Amino acid sequence: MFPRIKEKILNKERITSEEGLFLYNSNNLLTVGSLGKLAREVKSGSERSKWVYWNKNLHLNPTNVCIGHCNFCAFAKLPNEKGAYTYTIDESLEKVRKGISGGANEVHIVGGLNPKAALPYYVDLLKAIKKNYPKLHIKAFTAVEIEFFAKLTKLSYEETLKQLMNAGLDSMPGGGAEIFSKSVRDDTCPDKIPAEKWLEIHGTAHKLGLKSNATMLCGIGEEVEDRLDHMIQLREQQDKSGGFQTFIPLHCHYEDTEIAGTVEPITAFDSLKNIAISRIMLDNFDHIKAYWIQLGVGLAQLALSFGANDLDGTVQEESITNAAGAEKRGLEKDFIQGLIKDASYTPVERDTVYNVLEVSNC
Ligand code: V47
Repeated sequence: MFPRIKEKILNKERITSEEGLFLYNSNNLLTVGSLGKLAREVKSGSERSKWVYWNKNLHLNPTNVCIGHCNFCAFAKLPNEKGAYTYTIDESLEKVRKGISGGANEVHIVGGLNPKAALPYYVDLLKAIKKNYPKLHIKAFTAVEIEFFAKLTKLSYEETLKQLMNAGLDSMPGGGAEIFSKSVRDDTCPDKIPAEKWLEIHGTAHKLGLKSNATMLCGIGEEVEDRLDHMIQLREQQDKSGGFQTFIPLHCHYEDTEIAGTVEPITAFDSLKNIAISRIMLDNFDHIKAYWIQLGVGLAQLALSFGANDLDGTVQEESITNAAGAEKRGLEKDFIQGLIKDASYTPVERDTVYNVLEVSNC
């Protein structure tokens, strides 16, 4: 089936879920990877086929208090648990101030589902950030948080998003998607909104003119069929609403999580397949991100030859995967550009919505 899939990629024909399953079931990783790389070249066109995007960004997690129970999460705390925190607006502003001293132009804001941090808290936070840093792009809130804010304030998703946009929301990140399959959600994150709502909220955001991303969290007990179903649901949503920019296959970390020891841990082999197969399946997504925080810089660099064309950013400080044992540092511009160049690609600094800021000479 490899030649047939190659032919379809070259002819820009859509790959079926059966063909995707064949790729997942193959142990011929390098051939799967070469098809991912081919799909990336066909998608980006010759001039940009060597481009790898990165940006200068910082993360802000205003609260870790969360009433959801996800067994893969090491970040969340119950309201009165030791270590639970909710920043004041000033504390968040101080985090942003420190983060942008390295030149960041994007702040990625997500937090727990904290009944005491509802829509007015976030409206005030976004307004304060925009007032102090008008040029900073605010990429904030997963669809799960949007649903939570809407429910607490009894507003529609559209109205909730509009209030946040009026306060300064510029785009949405792709978190909270996990694995769309109901049985995996029931086992791992039973309180989280179902796939249909996650997709509906992104569709609403796209209608309002916001760009967003989409993730898939692997290594939580899902089957490869679940990953394909996840990608196909995203592909269908993208056909309808068109606002997704980037797909990010996430790689579960297990330290201090309830799920540790109950599932087969995700492997490097799996993660590289996720990159390649998502590039092949998601023909209507422009970008595939190798999130170095979770993959580690080595695997993220390798993923560039498997179909990924984005490394995320410098990420000054990250808490969600760090809590579960992932990379605990930010990257410097030179380091990130070096990773890309060593892999024979051209580093391209972008803003959040893929405007090109600088194409680095090799
Ligand atoms: O939604 C939670 C995941 C996500 C763990 O849009 C875990 O550009 C691994 O969505 N091990 C948040 N993953 C991160 C995220 C993201 C990251 C980078 C860029 C973008 C973007 C989005 O992290 C959560 C959840 O799926 N997660 N716990 C864990 N133990």
